[in-house]
Amino acid sequence: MTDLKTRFLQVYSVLKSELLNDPDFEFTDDSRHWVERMLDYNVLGGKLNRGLSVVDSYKLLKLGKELTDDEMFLACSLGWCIEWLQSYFLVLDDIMDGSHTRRGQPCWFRMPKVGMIAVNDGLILRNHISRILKKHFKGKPYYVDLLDLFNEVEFQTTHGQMIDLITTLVGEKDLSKYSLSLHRRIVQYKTAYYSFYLPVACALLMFGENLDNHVNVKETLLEMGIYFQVQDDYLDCFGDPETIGKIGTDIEDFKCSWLVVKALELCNEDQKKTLYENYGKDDPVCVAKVKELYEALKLQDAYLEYERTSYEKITNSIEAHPSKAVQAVLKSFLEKIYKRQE
Ligand code: DMA
Ligand code: MG
Ligand code: MG
Ligand code: MG
Repeated sequence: MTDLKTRFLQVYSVLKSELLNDPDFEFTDDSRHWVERMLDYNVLGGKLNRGLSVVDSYKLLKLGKELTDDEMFLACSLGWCIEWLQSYFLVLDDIMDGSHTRRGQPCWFRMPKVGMIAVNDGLILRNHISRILKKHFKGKPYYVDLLDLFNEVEFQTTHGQMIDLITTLVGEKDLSKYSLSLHRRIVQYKTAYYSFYLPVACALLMFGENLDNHVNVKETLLEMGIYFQVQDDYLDCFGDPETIGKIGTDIEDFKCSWLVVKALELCNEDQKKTLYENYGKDDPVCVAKVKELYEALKLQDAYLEYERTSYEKITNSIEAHPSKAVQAVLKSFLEKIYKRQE
């Protein structure tokens, strides 16, 4: 494990212990134990990319100058706020998507005795963010902007989730409305803001920047976020469940995935019929037929081509940024996700 990751995990223990001893709630042993288990189960176990990138970005903004202990703690705390936010979204996303596994273990709501208590656990995870920000950032000149940022990003994400979900409503299942532009709209909102813009925006605020002056940075990060979700869509079908830690459900769920949009673009009338008949059915035979069709259409090749052009576009957009420090932040992000398998 890298030093940074060790340090980052130490901050998790501090934050967790503060939350479990929050004087504004009279914890009993049972309730404290529930929250602790819920946190360890849901907040840990991911790649921590989003959280760690707050620290990375802040370091790059400081042009490699050593962080003070205080700065390190604060940057890690902001990173953890994003990890908490991600856990909150995932706990609820897995219920709504009817998923089975996450990060190599059963989804939280599938655990014995958890079930729909997971909904409230999700809300607790969200509330923890406000508690952490209040405890460590209240009084900072950028506190209000930080709260506003988390609220805005939550607004964007929940609305992205909403369109992701309502496009799959039973009774209205209609592949003809699935297009690249609808897909882009969904993934920009549900994934790109919180996964890519948020970590950098946190680092910028902590660095004393005004986010209104970084609209171009946001544009580039949103492009990366869209690329990242296309990868997620691809891995849902073609990834190794052992490596990605989850079993895909996009075909069963009638999701407006990049793969189905691409398939619709490439298929002939016969293949289109197969797709219409089998997409969105919770039946392994139908799922297998869809996957077979994806193979026949050589979607893997289409995906490699998408990766290549998308990488090129993002690289060009990064190089157009006037600040070398900002370029470094963006490049380090892109390198982390390019050609990812997990
Ligand atoms: C992810 O969408 C979006 C959020 C906000 C969790 P998804 O359902 O494709 O994610 P996953 O494949 O991880 O379930
Ligand atoms: Mg999901
Ligand atoms: Mg989902
Ligand atoms: Mg997915």
